[in-house]
Amino acid sequence: MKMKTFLVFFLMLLPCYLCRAQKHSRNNDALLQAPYVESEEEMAVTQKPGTETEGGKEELELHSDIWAELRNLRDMVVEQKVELRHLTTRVAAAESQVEALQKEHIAMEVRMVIAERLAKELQMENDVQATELAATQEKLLTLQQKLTVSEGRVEELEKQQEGQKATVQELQNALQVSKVAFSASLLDSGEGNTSGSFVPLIYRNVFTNIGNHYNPNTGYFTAPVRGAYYFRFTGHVANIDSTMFLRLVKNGQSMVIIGDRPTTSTDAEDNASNGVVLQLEVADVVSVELNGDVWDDHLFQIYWACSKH
Ligand SMILES: [Ca+2]
Ligand SMILES: [Ca+2]
Repeated sequence: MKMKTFLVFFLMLLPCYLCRAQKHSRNNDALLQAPYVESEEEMAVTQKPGTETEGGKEELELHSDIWAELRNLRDMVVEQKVELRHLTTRVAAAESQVEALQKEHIAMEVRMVIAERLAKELQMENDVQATELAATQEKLLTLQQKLTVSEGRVEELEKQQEGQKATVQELQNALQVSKVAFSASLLDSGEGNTSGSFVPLIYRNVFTNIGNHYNPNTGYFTAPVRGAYYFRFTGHVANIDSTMFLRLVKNGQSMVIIGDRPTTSTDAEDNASNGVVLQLEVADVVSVELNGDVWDDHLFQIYWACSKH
């Protein structure tokens, strides 16, 4: 900008200077040939006193102005040269930076290409792993389904096993309770006549009571399981005036009976006996009821017995 201003100003001053130089042709050569720019003091010293004219004074002033402008122009040129050197240095530095940036840019592009290649390879590897993972998940799902089926089968087998255990236990219990047999006579000790009117006989002298299903305190037998039971019972009469009537009762109903009437002979003692097989259900109750008299001692025992088949 300063250079442009200088050139414009110089071109404006140059015609004026040439015009004035033609007007004062005698001194022009000296002015143009001046080796350096003189100051006003130097010019005043070199000017001889008394030789000044009015035209010469104007010429000197013009000469002085021109050279002052030239000095200014020279100084501006020098400044422009300095500034130009600075600009050249800055441009060179900028060019170096640009070159460095270009190199860095190229290096970045190379790194980017490498990174893109690595990313592509990683993507391919990831795709392979994803495929393998999907296959593994499918296998795992299949295994889980098989495991679920197996667990269902195991659970079913466990239930079956539990059922079998329960059945075995039930059979064992049934086998245990199926062992039923008892035999008992009327009196614990001593001898004597027992009388009653359709009352259960309580056989207190227990010979055998397998399963403990006969109650010697009540005279009742309670069937533990369903089955066929064989009962036997006897009666003995020791007095000619006695009447004996015994009946085997199931759930309050007479099944079989025995009896003896009074006699007038000297044959006072008589025996009676009976037996029966009954189909009993669980909790059926059986007893022997007496109506009359029976005799019992350690020899002529009034007994009843039962065994299950
Ligand atoms: Ca008789
Ligand atoms: Ca007799």
